[in-house]
This record gives sequence, structure tokens and C-alpha cells, in this order.
Amino acid sequence: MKSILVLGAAGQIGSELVPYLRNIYGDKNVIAVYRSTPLPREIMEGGPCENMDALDGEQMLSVVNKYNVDSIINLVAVLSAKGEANPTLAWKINMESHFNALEISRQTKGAVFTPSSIGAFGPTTPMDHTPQDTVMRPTTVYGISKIAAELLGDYYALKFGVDARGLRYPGIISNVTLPGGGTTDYAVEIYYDAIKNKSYTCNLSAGTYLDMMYMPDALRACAELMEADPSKLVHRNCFNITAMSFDPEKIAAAIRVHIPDFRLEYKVDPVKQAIANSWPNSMDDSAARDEWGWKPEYDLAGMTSDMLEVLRKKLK
Ligand code: AKB
Repeated sequence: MKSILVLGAAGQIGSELVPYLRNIYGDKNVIAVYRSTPLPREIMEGGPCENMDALDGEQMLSVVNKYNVDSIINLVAVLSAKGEANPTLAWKINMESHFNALEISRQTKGAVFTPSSIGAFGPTTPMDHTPQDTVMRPTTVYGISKIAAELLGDYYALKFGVDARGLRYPGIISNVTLPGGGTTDYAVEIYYDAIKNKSYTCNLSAGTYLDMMYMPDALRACAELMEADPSKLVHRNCFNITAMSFDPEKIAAAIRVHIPDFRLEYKVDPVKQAIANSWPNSMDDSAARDEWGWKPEYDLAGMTSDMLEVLRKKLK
């Protein structure tokens, strides 16, 4: 990657991926694109930024030409729970932004990174050690858009030679920008509430296991996949990747190592619970490990001590 356009730069992943990539590829070579949510000052002042709608293909093409972009990272998405509240919006945003990125890359002979998700799986998928290649019948509009995006990425790679690659991200835990509208959001909120209130009311039930990952691993995975030798990639769209699998009781226990009187209560949200029940408990990410050397650095204990240390300073 030489000149990288990051769509959705103000979001949970984008707000950390832009500085991460600018560090590696140079400030002026990573263009942060945002629409309604303003960008953090660090991003605004640190390199090129464009206020643009990812659903507007002409505008995207002119920005791509302006900066001679060779790689588009499309982080624009309506997440799972919000998507269930507004399926039309979720489909439109998730698919049209993806289609524009692929179409433009077809014209420019560029590369595209698209995050897929554990949400691309469904209730008939094997729930434990979910294989890379398996039954995928998601029951949320978010999941349906993700599996469609995976297939469209493979189609553009096969048919037009677009270098389309992607990852099936698990829930991402981070401390810079809050996620919004996701089913795994609880695993971020719990740390904020642990610091602020020493208690948290969880909207998923005890025993709900889901794959998760700390943001530094998620950022590194994106860059490593995009730099991977294409001749080694049997899969492209998309790779299972995971770092840990836990339920609310396990994350609470990890927090109690640092905050012994932390209390966890439950008020289950039926929509989120139904979504979580349809997703894997734990994925098998051996294809990513074999094909491009994926290896997570953070486990639950390591992530928890780092999250609490960072948030203690941030929320002081
Ligand atoms: C969500 O919960 O919708 C996302 C995801 C796992 O894709 N965080």
C-alpha cells in the first residue's frame, strides 16, 4: 500500500487505524474520510482529510484520483443491532459504500480492504471452532450485507483482478472511540463502567460466548493482510480471525483481578441476545495463521490490564 483512503475514519476502528497507518506509511499517504461525525483533532491535523459521502461514487473517484490512491479501506458500516432497527439503511450504507470501493478499484487497478464479521455466520453454522469454510446463513441484515460483501469482493477479484481482501472481525474492544449499534458493544462499555461505577448492567446473558479482539491486534491484522504475499492467499474474502472467546462472567472475573468489588448485573436485551445466540462461540482462524501468519498478541488478561490502565487516565 502506498496511498491509502480510509472510509469511515471517525468510527471505532477508523479513528485508531488512521494514526496507525500514518505511522507506517507516512502522514501524507493516509487520507481520512469522514461524513457527519467530526474527526479527532489528531487525525484532522496529522494528514490529509476529506469530508465525503462514501455512497457518492463520483465524489469517491475524484478523491481517489486527487491523491493517486492505490488502496481503499472501507470501514463504513451500520452494525448488527442498529441494522435490525433500520434494515433499509443498513443495507444501503453497507452495500453501496462497498460497491463504490470495488467499482473504483476496478477502474484504478487498486486494492480494497473490507471488514466482515462474526455476524456473517448464522444459527445453522457450527458454533464451536467455526471453520473458515462452512454454512453461512446469517439472520440479521448486517450479516446478510457482510456475506454479500464477502462474495462481491471475491467476484471482483476473480472477474476483474481487483485485489480485494477482508477479515471476519470478532467484537473489537478499544478505548479511543466507542462503538455504536453493535451486539458486542457490552465488552467495551463494561470497562468504562468498571472505572466509573465499579458495576455494569449487561445486555447479554451469562454464558453468551463470543469471539473478541483488542484493537492493537485488529489494526495490525488489517495491515498484515494487505501486505501479505497474494500468491499465498487461498482465501481472500474473508479470513476468520480471533484472539479470545469469553462470556460476560469471564470478562467480569478478569476485571475483578484489578477491581475486586466490581459487580455485574444483567438486563438482557432480547434483540441483542437473539443476534448473539446466532453467532459463533469461537472461530477457527487457522487459515489466517497458515496463509499470512496471523497471530494475536493480547489475551483477556493482557487486554484487561491495558484497558483499565488507559481508561483510568482517560476518565480521571
Ligand atoms: C457488532 O456487534 O455488530 C460488531 C460485529 C461483531 O461485527 N461489533
